[in-house]
Amino acid sequence: MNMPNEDTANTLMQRIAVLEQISESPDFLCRRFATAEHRRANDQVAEWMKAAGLTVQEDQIGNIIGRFEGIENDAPAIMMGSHLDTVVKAGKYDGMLGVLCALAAVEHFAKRGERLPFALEVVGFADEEGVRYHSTYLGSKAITGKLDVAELDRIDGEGISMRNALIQFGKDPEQLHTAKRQASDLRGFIEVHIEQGPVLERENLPVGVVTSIAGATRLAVQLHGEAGHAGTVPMHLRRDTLCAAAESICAIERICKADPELVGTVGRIDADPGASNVIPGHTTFTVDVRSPSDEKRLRAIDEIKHHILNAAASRGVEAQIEQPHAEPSIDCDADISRIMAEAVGNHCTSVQWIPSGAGHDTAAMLEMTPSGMLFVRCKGGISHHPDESIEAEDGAIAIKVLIETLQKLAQQ
Ligand code: HGY
Ligand code: MN
Ligand code: MN
Repeated sequence: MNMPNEDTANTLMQRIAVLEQISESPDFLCRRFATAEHRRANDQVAEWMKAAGLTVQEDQIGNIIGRFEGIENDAPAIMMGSHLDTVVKAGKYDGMLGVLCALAAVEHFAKRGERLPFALEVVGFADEEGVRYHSTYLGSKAITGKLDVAELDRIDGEGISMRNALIQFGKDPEQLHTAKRQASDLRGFIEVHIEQGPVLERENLPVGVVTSIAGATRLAVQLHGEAGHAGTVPMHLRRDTLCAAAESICAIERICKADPELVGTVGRIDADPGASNVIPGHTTFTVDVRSPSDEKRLRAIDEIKHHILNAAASRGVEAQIEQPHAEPSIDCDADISRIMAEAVGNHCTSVQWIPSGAGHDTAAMLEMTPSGMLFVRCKGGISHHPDESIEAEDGAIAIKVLIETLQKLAQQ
């Protein structure tokens, strides 16, 4: 049986290029949850799924799901996939590679009419990055039933609630619960994803197996002080929120630099009113802290909250700290990972096991079903950046590993 070949790799890269064009901006790739671009991306992936002979449905959070039945109809499925949303000024592989490798693996069986003892499903998750509503894994959490309906009240930067965004996207928020799958519907979940790090390139390996996914906490900080004239308000009478934020941000960097197992990032800051001759009366900023050690992450978050409150209080500024996201670090399923490693061994001189510093839908899916991840080498480890890139051959190897993993699972 001929395995994926150059054609497969070319099709993969062509499809990546098609999805790269579906963006909110003509100048860079950005595709957020429940936008017109999300709709276009879902429709395009649905078209490829149908052409491959999969039945397609879109659930009430906006996940697009293609299904290829097993030997028996309605058998539990091995689900594979990743997310179709992106960050701002994104790379074109983060998320999309996993959806399209999964589709290529199912196409391999569908083209031959080769049915397995389980169904195969391909999922394009609606939102993993959390760019629009700052809470992540909306798609995978809807499937596992862990999505809190209170999330529907979140407001985006344009003042649109998640509830209204879903209605505009053609969904019924009151039916959100119907996106939940039963644990018995699935036998497992596998996600292919770019490594977003330097290990595979350094080891000169095309793919590697993920051991665990780091825990992450996100904070949304609001500082309320007093706007004023930059020229007339004496320094000791100011309630300057941007200075309070600046002191906090330096503390965050200091705390996270002190421990190699911690990373901390302030990715966004907004000062209002944002004029050079006005003291900022209102400042908001985000905090993202990750660690393989939950204890270290939680301790760092406590320290960071303490510093923010102190930096605010010492300036007569009021601080509001929200925590829209917190996930513990989690190990990938040992059995699925072992089977994937056997397949990796057919294509690599050695099997590299890699912990993930980045978050992935696999972390959410592990709440419901045995799940594992395959990393693909990416140039310079660059990600969340337009220069994100992979070699087509490495993509083809990832597809081969997926196919061989499914064949091994079918023999179990
Ligand atoms: O932020 C992350 O780790 C992932 O890219 N959502
Ligand atoms: Mn990402
Ligand atoms: Mn991703």
